[in-house]
Amino acid sequence: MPLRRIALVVAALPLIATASSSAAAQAVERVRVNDNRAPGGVKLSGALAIRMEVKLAMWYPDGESRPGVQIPAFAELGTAPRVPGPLIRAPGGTDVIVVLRNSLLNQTLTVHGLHARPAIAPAGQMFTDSIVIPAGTTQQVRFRLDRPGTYFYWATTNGRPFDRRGDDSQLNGAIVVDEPGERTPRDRIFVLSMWSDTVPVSSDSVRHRQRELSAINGVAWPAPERVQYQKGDIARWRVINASADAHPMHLHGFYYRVTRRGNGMADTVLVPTTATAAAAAAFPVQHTERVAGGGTYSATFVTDKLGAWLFHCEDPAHSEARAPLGYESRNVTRAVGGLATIVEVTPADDDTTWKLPPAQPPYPARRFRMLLRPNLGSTASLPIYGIALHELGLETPPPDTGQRIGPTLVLNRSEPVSVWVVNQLPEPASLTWGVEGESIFDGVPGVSGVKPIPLPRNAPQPKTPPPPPYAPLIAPNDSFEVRLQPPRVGTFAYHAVVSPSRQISAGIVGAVVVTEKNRYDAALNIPMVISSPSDSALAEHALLLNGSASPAPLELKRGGTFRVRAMAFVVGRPDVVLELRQQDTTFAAWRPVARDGIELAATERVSMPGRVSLATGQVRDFEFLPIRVGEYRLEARTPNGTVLAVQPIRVY
Ligand SMILES: [Cu+2]
Repeated sequence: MPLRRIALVVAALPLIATASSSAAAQAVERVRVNDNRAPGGVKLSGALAIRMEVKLAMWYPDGESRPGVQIPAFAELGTAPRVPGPLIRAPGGTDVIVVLRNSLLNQTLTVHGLHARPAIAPAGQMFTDSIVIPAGTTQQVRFRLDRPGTYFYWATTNGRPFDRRGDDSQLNGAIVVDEPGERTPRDRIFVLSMWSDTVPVSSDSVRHRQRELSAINGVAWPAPERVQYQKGDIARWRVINASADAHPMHLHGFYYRVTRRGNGMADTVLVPTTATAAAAAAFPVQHTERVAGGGTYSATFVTDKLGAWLFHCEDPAHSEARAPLGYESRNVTRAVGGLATIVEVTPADDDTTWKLPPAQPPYPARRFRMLLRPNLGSTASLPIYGIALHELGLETPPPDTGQRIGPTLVLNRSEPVSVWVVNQLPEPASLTWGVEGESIFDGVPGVSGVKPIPLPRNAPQPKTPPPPPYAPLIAPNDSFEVRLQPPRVGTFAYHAVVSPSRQISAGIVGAVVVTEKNRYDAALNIPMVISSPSDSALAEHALLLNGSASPAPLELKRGGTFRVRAMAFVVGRPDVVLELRQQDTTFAAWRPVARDGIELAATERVSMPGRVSLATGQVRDFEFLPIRVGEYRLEARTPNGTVLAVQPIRVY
């Protein structure tokens, strides 16, 4: 164990106790996880009254039997402390009375967000969003909730602005204002939070944290809850990022429509709640929403596919399996952890068709083999992995490229393919594909797949046991056959699901391009996969473009229309800016054409300076028509402008 890690564990020890070993732990109450389904408070002559306190409690974010930590938490008076805090929910036009007691010893509480919506100061007064409550005292606030939307309140014991990492980082609660007169809709509210080392992180630095716990509604995956739907249900979600870090939230299996975006103070309607389904369909859909620290969004989608689907932060720094309480561990082989949950879609009650045996699709005519293997120079501490893609019957496997990237997988729309994933890595692996398909091929080991129905006891039992219904963790030297039949053209990505920060950085990532039959022209397409180097010292000031820190120049023939298919799979950087510049360093123009694999509407395809901000998991397509011969550059930069990688382009 390195020295600095020992120091950190020792420093953290007074805070940590297992469920049974500490007398102090038994002296304080246990936190109850709040799934935000039951609002707090009572109706009192037209107003919503809620009596709360903040007190120390033991929080078990990884599950009741794992280690816990003592933190201050909100509680509704007379009930267990909760993470997140009690849900304040009322229809527009409701007065809310909050009585809040600070039961902490010697710690002053500064509480934000318990104020009117819209947040407008009374005439002649300054707007204040915070109240200060000294230890041992109680305050009462009264405010009016008028504007429907998703908001939140939060409190701090250090008086600092929105810096949600320390022990007070779970002092968060949702505020939801429904449409006046509306019955409480069947929606789900997800509060994202973090608890981590207090390391200052600027947008230009990627400081690695030793302890980083990320949670949804107070639990880190795989502590249970699954979000349950029946096939065909309409999911309505409200996501509140009560942490200070940005999170690119990726939903597997479905495209969703973002209907509102907000910041805790205001919530902007993007798709009117009164819009008919046909009118709403005109608004764009996506699979990844980057939600800023303190940001909120609402989303809706139809749960039209059976199975278990991951909803998670795509940044591996926040959604990779870790030891309990977010401690770093090299021995955890679970694929996913932290800021993740599972959406489980089961057959509708009135659906009888699903009990029929599934039609056995014919073996696809087009078959690939993907060989995951260590590349030359790979070591245990600095792995370099590659992928040999081999179309059976057509090619022999290409040689080791030495780059940390897999080849672009080009598929035809609607054409079924078989991909044998052969794992020759020294560690278990699994891939996810980005294209819509069956749950089991989504690749989250032990999770992705449709739960089988048990055969009746008196039914004839099969002679050979059926294959396991869930995606496997592919052991070294084992393999797994994936079947894909992409329903739409577009740009997608395949990447490692297991230990993603190590495996993606090592090279288990690549583009998937789906076109109409055999319409892909490699000379006119520029897949651009942005990833992080494995070497953490290098990762502080460099990125990889298509697996290389210094890619060879691209040669483009003038007169063509080139399609840049850009995607980011970086670790610990909330945003990467991709820029297309000319020789004189001014921006070259490009035209956005697709987002997350969905073609844009004509109104969005407007020529603009070549610059886009990408969060991990986001995919953006642009068309570039170079009108003059010369040098161009695709540059990956930090939001502050520091260049991290350059792809030279020569137009001849
Ligand atoms: Cu995140």
